[in-house]
Amino acid sequence: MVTALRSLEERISRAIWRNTARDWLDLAKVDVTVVGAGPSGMTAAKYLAERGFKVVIFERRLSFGGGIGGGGMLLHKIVVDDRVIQILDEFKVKYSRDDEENLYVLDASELMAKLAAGAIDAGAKIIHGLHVEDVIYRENPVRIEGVVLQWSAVVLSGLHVDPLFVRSRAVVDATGHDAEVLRVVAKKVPGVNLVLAGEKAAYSEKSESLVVENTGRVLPGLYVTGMSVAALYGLPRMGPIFSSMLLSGKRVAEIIERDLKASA
Ligand code: 48F
Repeated sequence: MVTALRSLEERISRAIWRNTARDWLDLAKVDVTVVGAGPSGMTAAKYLAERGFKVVIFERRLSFGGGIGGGGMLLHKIVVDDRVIQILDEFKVKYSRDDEENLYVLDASELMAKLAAGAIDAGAKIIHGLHVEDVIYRENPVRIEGVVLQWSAVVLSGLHVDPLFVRSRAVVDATGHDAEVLRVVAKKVPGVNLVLAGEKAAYSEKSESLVVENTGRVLPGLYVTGMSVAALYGLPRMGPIFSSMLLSGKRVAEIIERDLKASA
């Protein structure tokens, strides 16, 4: 057998190259690209993948969870309210009720792990260490048709290296407070009148509902969820309460499902 003639080092490399290439050939065109593996992005990915869409999340760090991991001021607990109990159950996240405050409390580490597992088990692919640095656009009418990718390590190195592309029927900005995809679109896509109002100071109750209400489509092919919604529409921040992140992720999934089915 040929395998017997190859060293273990050769076989390790060959297996990784071959299977990585297979994945990337499949990812050249997807239904939905989610930018950012934070709470809103992973929630959106699970519900879309469950509906049968081909979904990929690109995350520039080598970890899951975005802002979940820091909890509230590095304390390992976060809170949600009763609107997301069904979502927590669907992701199999454990929680306890704080009766004095009428809130539910959970471990940040568990939420990170289970949101990731839920998205992956539903069929979404999460790829780490990739920075979405630009988008693909088309004109008449202006629409977003995918993302432009670079290794985070290359971005950090400052080397000039040309990127690669993933075409996508829908791109979701789930990049959190910085709304990175929306910023690129506002700056670089001709004919788009997109102005980011910028996130406002804390007003948790107001923000928790407004982020969900304003979640949705920004342009044909471009959607926004999570704290990027606040950055776009000038909504307040809410701190370490995560109900609106999960609800926003679920809502954007429902909106994309409707749009993709209508355009099929
Ligand atoms: O920031 P993040 O957790 O976004 P989110 O889903 O949730 C916000 C909350 O965590 C919290 C809050 C609400 O209680 O205020 O902050 O809106 O996750 C965003 C993820 O996107 C990645 C980033 O590393 C993080 O994991 N990310 C950001 N820009 C890019 C990116 C990019 N250009 N390419 C790839 N990943």
